[in-house]
Amino acid sequence: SIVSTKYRTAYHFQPPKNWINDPNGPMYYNGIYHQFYQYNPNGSLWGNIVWGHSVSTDLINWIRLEPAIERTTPSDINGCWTGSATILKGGRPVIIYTGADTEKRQVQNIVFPKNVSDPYLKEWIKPDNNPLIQPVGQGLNSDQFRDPTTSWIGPDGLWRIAIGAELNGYSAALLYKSEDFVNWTRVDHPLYSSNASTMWECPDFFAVLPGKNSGLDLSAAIPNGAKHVLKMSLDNCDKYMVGVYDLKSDTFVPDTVLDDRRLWSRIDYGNYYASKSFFDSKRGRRIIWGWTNETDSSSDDVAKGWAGIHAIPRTIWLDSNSKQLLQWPVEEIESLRREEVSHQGLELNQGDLFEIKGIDTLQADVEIDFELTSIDSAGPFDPSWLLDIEKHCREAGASVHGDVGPFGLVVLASDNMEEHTSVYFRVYKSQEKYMILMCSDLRKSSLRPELYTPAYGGFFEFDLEKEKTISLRTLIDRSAVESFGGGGKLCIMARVYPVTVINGGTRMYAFNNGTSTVKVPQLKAWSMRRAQVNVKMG
Ligand code: DQQ
Repeated sequence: SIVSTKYRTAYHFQPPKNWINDPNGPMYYNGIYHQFYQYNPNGSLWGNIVWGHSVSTDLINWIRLEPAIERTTPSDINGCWTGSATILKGGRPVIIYTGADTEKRQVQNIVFPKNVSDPYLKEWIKPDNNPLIQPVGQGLNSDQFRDPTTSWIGPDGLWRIAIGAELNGYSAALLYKSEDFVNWTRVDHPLYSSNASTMWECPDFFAVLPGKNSGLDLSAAIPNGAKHVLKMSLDNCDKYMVGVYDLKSDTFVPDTVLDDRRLWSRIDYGNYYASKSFFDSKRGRRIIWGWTNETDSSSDDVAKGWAGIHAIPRTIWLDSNSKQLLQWPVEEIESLRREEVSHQGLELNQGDLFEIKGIDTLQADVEIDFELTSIDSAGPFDPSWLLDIEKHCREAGASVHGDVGPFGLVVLASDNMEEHTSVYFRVYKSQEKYMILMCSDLRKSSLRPELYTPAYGGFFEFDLEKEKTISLRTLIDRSAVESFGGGGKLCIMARVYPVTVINGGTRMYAFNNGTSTVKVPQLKAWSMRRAQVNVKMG
């Protein structure tokens, strides 16, 4: 049907059809990037999960291969679930993943490439000694025990791996050790655990430094100034803690522990889950991939014949304050840019809508810098908003007047604005600093029924002395709107299904609805070419 073709993304990762979820085992090996993913070969709802497999030389154009791991043995017959790749010392890659066994217990299995000189590593072999790790031992629950991380070597030369689990009813990243990568024993304490939440899915553990090209291999010596990050997936979003990896106690020690998990930092404040990162040894950066689900109905997904995409791979690094992560689309994405429009020195007064013309508004990359003229009129920040930012977005969108913002972008808008998605900022004063609210408001995104259309939002700090402008970058891709605020301090991924996309002809605007004028020293926008994502050339 017409629906299925128009909402399909042109440069966000997805297979030709069927359901996908979590990114699995991303790695760079011998000149090739590998992306695996949770995949249902039989339909567009979750089930029958195997590992789909695609390869690329640029992270943008992908060649689709046959599934790499299928449900063939007693230890994965009910599902080949999430896992990670590790490059062993001799350079050989391996994958450890969760299998749902004959009893639907969650166990950890290993696979090896059949032929390391096959550039695509098409075939993966399951040794007879699977499962390697079983859900047995103190405090464990056999159906809450999954999603092993990439392995790393500790100071004693032994391999370590962390596994997401429920431990005595709470959440933990369990720690296992091995000398030979085959025999694993549970360490008597977890890498980290928390009684602020239940089971964490898809833990990710990695080291970071400030700077885009300062990615670290988790097994390498930890340089001065490095921090460790533990990412966990829960409450429909990916949260993280920055801290240190204490080698003596072999534990992760967060810099700050917040009892209320609503306050934990997020990788993305929108529709983004089960992310996994890897060290890209080609470019010396760390890259993170996340899954973005559909927000239409299951019957829509059945009608479309596909569901799920991956967000654009993002370079991820540590802010110079060592407190938060920054993310930016990998620069390879810029190779898809074609027509460019640019405007300098715009001024947006209250109520102004500046139409961005001359590009393909369905497939675009937009970068805008906003400069504030009178920050004094910024309203006071209320920390209680942090407990429910989406609620604050809904209220701030309509009823809070007389301050700085909202200003931002309106995308995928119909001629009469009946349908539109807005991505915007508002500025609040908080003692010595400013807090910026960033929202991606989907409430008017479509006239179609049965869609999930929240107003996503998050806050980030803004240092007026250091930063003159607040930047917004948004990647528009038919049913995907992926935004980066403050140079990558805050990301919001979203899915929208405007009727206007089917009919063609959507509009895009920069806008300001705040009372105080904002300047736009620079606005650039590009049409984006269609990438070759898992489809034949032509
Ligand atoms: N998806 C996988 C699990 C994981 C969950 C199953 C997270 O391994 O915990 O498809 O989305």
